[in-house]
Amino acid sequence: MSVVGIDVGFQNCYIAVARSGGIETIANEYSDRCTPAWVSLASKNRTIGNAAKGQIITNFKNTVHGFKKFHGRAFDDPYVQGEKPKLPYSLHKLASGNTGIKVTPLYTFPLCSLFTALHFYCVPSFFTDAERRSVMDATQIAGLNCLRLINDTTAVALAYGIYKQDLPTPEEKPRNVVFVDLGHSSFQVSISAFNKGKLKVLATAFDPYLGGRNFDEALVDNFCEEFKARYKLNVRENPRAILRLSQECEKLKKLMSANCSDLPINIECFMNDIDVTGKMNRVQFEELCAPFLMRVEAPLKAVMEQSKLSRDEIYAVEVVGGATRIPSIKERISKFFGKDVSTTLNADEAVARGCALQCAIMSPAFKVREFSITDVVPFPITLRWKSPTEDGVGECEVYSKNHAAPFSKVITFHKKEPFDLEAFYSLPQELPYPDIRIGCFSVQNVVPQPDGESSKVKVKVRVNVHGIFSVSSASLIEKQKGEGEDVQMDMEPTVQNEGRPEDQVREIGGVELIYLFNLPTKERVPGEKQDPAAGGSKPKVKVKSTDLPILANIIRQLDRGVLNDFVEYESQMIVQDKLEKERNDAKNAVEEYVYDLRDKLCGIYEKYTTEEDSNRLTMMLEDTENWLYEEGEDQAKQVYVDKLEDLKRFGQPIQDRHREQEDRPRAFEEMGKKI
Ligand code: ATP
Ligand code: K
Ligand code: MG
Repeated sequence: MSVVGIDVGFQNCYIAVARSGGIETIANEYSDRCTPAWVSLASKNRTIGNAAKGQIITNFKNTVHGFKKFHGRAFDDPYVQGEKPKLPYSLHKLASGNTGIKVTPLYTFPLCSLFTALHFYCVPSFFTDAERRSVMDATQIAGLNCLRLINDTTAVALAYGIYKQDLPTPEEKPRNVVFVDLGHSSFQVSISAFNKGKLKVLATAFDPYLGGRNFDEALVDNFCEEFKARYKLNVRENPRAILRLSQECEKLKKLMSANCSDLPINIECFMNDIDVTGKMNRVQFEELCAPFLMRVEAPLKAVMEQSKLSRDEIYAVEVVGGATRIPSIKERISKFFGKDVSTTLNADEAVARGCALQCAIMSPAFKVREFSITDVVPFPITLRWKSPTEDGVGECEVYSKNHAAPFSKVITFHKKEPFDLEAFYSLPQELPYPDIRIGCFSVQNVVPQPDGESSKVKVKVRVNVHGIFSVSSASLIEKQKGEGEDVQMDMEPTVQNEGRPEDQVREIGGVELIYLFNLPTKERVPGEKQDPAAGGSKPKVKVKSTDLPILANIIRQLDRGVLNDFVEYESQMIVQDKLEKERNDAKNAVEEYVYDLRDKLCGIYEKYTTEEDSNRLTMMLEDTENWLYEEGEDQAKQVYVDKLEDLKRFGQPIQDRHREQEDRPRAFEEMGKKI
């Protein structure tokens, strides 16, 4: 079994593997550690990364990129609608209301193609439930066992902390480090507090729509206008020209990070056979991008305010993500914190490496230093309850902003009938999209006590390791006859010392209250769990607890039947990709044989064949070459295998004669030495 960390970026994917020697970022078939987040679907197979990027011209509509933020998003979402006109491929509304990508012949999740082709996964810290669930679905479709969906900046924090030998002891004041990740599509900032063996995320902030692509787009806009004025070209009307211009502008942007002087942009045969040129320098670039540069400060401010730390309590500011290489971005960050930014982490690979580390820690197959991570809930979550006839509609914020996660809580209700719990995000203005709903959870089979009184219903809610909220279980508590009055039932025996004061019991609007325990299950000492009725000074009360079914209706979740269809479809695609590869290999083998033998017939094989045989074979080779371009272009694998056999029947004897001659003197030489 191998454990792998995957960073699927908006633009670039990195994969890191845990090996006994440590974490290693792995290279793809082009010996490149970075794989572009592109997938191209053809009638028989699909390609990913650079190979897919290469298909953009020939297979325009089925070549997909920039799809990361469509996961779990409603089709009607303003972001999706805003992106739509910029894309060469088309988007569709799925039955769930989510965004699907239309490729022939099927709607698919391109992300899973990437998962399969490559193999812990990370997501932006601002991803909501629907987005996280969608990514989990994609890992499942790809047949991967996702151990933990980790936030990008948390993965980076782990990659930073685990190798540090000089972290403060648990009793000492923690070391606070800011992590900044500016990628292609988004800007994330977090602050983590480190002590030996652990990190606690204190706060996160983001601008989900600020990234390197904004800078590219500003350049594209600039040159579109310039080319219109100078060459009378309407570039906006030609999607391919826009794609080429974007690529050139990105290159120019990167060059400007290293140079202040005027730099050229030249594109030959850009449109209507016209060559275009332009230039720009860093000062002009910064002016052009001023509106984006101004947005860098807000998340930095927000994260500091939430953490309640002062600037001199910040030990270091670590930056990662490709777009932090823009000098004025670094300057702004450094000016804000009043210290130089550190670039000690690998800007491109830190996220993937952090994921792989987390994975290795969780996997029994690896011996890695224990390092515990407490992350945060990025958006506060509220639960609203109502039942058909009973009063007592109410609501309560179950997870406040930056609440520790993973974390479970138990809520006790007094109910005589089934009831619904609606979960939603409390602060719409903080979400990256307008829909605040998470899901509705119906607690079923609730009945009154035999004496007609309300029953106690304990509901457990949870934000799990993936950062996903759910109402995970519910149980009806019955007092057994003849037992003592009340009841310490609300007090769970497993209350963890971890629980902070605000997690202690609280009374909300008639419903009794919440509590419980922090999850890091590892910290629970085995055997500590006690029977509630046993020990302590609590009165001995016998209770009977019956599990209640919960019917969950998760917003925009892919129907489970449809999910299974995707799983099936994906496994067919994998087989198909494999067959297609074998078929292509067989075809290439024929082609190579043709070229190789033809060369040798007029070279080293010349004296091992008659002129007549040689001419006949050369004719055969030429026929085969023509065939490969015509009806032999697209044949089943076996056809190529047979073809190769045919050729070898004639070619092999010549090759054998040649080898025999070559080997003979050599054999003699060797014998000579022995004698
Ligand atoms: P996201 O994290 O938003 O999903 P990502 O992880 O794919 O995206 P990264 O790989 O971190 O993004 O960064 C890619 C961005 O960094 C691109 O916009 C790229 O142009 C930009 N970039 C890379 N190198 C430089 C450079 N030297 N100067 C300026 N920008 C750069
Ligand atoms: K990346
Ligand atoms: Mg990234």
